[in-house]
Amino acid sequence: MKKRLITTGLLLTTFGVIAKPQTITLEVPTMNCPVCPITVTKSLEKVNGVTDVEVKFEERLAKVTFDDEMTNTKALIDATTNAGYPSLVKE
Ligand SMILES: [Cu+2]
Repeated sequence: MKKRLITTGLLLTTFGVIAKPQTITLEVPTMNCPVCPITVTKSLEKVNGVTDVEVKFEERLAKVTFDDEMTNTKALIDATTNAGYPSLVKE
């Protein structure tokens, strides 16, 4: 996780900028039909600080980009869980 943070920082070369965009991938194993990704995407987009959501239905994955000053992994997991789709961070 720390390694990924450093890589992101280097790519953006945004030293001194407060916002630190982070990307995580969540596993959402209970997505079982083509409508599920829509619900999951909406639940994540509603979280303050989320800037991008990319759900892959076939792989049951949700890639989320967010500002880690505004939200965190737990809030993202809570968002999908509250929408009916428990998720966990993909290692
Ligand atoms: Cu469905």
